[in-house]
Amino acid sequence: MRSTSDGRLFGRAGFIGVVGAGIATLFAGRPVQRVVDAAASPLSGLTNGIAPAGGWRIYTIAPTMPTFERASWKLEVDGLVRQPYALDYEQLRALPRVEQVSTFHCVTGWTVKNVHWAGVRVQDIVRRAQPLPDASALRFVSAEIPYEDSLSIQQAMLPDVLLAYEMDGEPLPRPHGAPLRLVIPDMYGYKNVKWVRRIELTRSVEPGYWELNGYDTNAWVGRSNGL
Ligand SMILES: Nc1nc2c(c(=O)[nH]1)N[C@H]1C(S)=C(S)[C@@H](COP(=O)(O)O)O[C@H]1N2
Ligand SMILES: [Mo]
Repeated sequence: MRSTSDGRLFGRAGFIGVVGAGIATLFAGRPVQRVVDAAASPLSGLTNGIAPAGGWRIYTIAPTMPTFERASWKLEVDGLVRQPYALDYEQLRALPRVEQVSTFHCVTGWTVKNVHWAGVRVQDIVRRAQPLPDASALRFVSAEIPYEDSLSIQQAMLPDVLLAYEMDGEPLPRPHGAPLRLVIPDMYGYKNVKWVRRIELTRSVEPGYWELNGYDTNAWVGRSNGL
């Protein structure tokens, strides 16, 4: 088993590692149980989720979900950076891959335990762009207009903050944000932007879609205004 690139283990989110031989064994013992606790939402938009298997609710804000076309898809990284760039899907998949198991919490009260994500660390994506000194936040823009959300650079650099392209061993399904979604396990679901197509480095954190509707920008699970 190859060790993780930085040997790091971290708390609630489980472990993260560069994929090598033996990963399947390591995950073999993980619990598969998932818990659903659907609570009434104070904001009607959040209650409209479709309920698929596994405890997830699928949330959208637009009438149709974005489609993923492998040949033309791009992730753009721009804004206050020395080196703006774009990645196509093959280039994205060629970046160092990390896996982690973490619990997903929607602010309305449902939780999905032990979600197995694979993707790239946001910190790797950011470093490659060489942020300018006045960049202090990242804006994650969805192809589902006008959904977006922002993180401070410090939040985005946490090692378990990923752009995930696989969920539970499969390419990220369209309802969950194909081909790429943000995963920040320590924050509520609304920060976990689906269908991410652009990351803009900005001067300050800008309120995201649900934050404009009253939820906290610093959406720490258990330490923000959700429940
Ligand atoms: N583009 C987009 N991303 C989004 C949302 C959305 O409506 N549109 N909803 C957010 C909320 S409130 C939650 S709880 C999660 C739900 O993830 P799921 O739809 O994969 O279950 O997605 C988040 N990311
Ligand atoms: Mo949510």
